[in-house]
Amino acid sequence: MSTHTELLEQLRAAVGTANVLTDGNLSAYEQDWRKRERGKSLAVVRPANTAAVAAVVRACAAAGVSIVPQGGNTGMVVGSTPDASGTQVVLSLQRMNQVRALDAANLTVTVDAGCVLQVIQETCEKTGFLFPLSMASEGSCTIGGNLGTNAGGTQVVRYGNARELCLGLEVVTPQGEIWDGLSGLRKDNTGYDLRHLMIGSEGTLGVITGAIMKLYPLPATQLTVFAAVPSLEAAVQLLGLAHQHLSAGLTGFEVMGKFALSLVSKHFAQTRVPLQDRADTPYYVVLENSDQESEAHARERFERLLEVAMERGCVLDAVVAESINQARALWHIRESIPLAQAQEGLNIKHDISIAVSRIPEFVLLTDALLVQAFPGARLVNYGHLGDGNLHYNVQAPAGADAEAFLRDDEKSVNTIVYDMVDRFNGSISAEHGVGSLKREKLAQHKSPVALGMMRAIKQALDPQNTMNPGRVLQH
Ligand code: FAD
Ligand code: 2HG
Ligand code: ZN
Repeated sequence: MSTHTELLEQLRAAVGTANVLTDGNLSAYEQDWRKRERGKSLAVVRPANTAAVAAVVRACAAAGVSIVPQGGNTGMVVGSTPDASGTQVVLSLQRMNQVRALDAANLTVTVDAGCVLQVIQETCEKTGFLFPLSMASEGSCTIGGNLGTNAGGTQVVRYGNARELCLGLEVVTPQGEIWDGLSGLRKDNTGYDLRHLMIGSEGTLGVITGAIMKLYPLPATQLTVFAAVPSLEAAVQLLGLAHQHLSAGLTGFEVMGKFALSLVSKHFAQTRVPLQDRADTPYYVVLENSDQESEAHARERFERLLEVAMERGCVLDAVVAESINQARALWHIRESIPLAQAQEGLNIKHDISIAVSRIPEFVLLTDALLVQAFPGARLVNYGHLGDGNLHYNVQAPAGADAEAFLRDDEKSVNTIVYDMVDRFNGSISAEHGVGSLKREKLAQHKSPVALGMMRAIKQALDPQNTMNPGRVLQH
């Protein structure tokens, strides 16, 4: 019997025959969300509990077969799909989808890694709590993937990234041991923080099987505005005013370039995008305030902020949501941009971060270089300005063959953008991670000392290199 046949038998014994998929259409597991790469797995394995994950990992380790942990497969950097060799096992956490416990006094929720983000949000909301991690993929991404990538999203300005929301993990190591770190403690200085090592490691150091996450009281008031601004400088100025006037009440601050919004109008005709006809507004902002104040008090401060912003010329016009449904509709516009971009065709993404104060200068210089080097290339610029994180994306010229544009020009486009990111002391991946798509770029842009420490950690924890090999680092 070949090693692979033997392994498949062991996997069937661990998770049941129906949960070892080898035939049929496996594209949901083998094709990445952006359609950048299509892989081929040896099998897709779907364990239902932590012990079964450990059994799968042990069997694969013994056979020297590598594992690709996968949650909702919504990642942006080709990290959760197998390579084309047909020799990797995709370990899908989707069946591990239970909310294990909610501790109201400790303000924590304990969940299986395969819990869909929106399910966690909704479960907590029903009990009167806010789980603030939020992003457009929340209907299908999982908390394991969120922690694996240290996802950001639209509430980071107030609540932080997935990392800041996590108080403990349960992890299966590359050798198949189970580490129970679900302490839920807010203070614990007993040596290296393994939780933080695992968060953002993109499945290269172990499989997250459970997590304990922070909760907050549900906000009493939520106010949202969609504002037209005369420039990116004005958007940064508005952000400063919002911090001043709203303090911790500022929970969301997103910027959107006019072209990015035009893609939403083009591909989702039913989504009404306000204030689009103004010729003097290259950028728009969605700003959210939520806190425990009474509606009247919060609204007074919010309106004062808009008044001052208009007086200073950093807001030209604004639509304030009058109901929860209107607020949702305004957020929906922002959240539709990645989907609209995907409809428009293959594209080049740059998920970058730079000091907020320097973003306008960065965009001015980089826009100019790109437009000169690639006439007609369309710049799709939007993102989490409150966190200094732009999705500075590039779409092929209108009518051009997008596949050919990526094949011929992606490298040069990336060089222009990432060299500028270096000049501004920024990061080439703010929230999506590295995967295999940015692995080479990481090697070029991260310091050799940092890369050396990262390699040492990988070597110490996964000497066999079976945990998502070729992601983040080249072995
Ligand atoms: P997957 O795509 O399945 O996996 C992502 C990575 O995590 C892979 O390397 C995988 O191996 C690893 N992984 C998955 N599960 C585990 C596990 N249990 N243990 C260890 N490693 C694991 N990202 C943001 O940060 N902010 C956004 O605002 C945002 N918006 C998005 C909007 C859209 C429309 C889409 C499609 C994506 C968006 N993303 C965003 C990217 C993506 O949703 C996030 O990266 C998300 O955290 C991935 O979760 P997932 O369950 O789909 O993980
Ligand atoms: C978002 O903020 C996501 O909408 C996706 O991080 C960004 O598609 C992108 O470039
Ligand atoms: Zn984002």
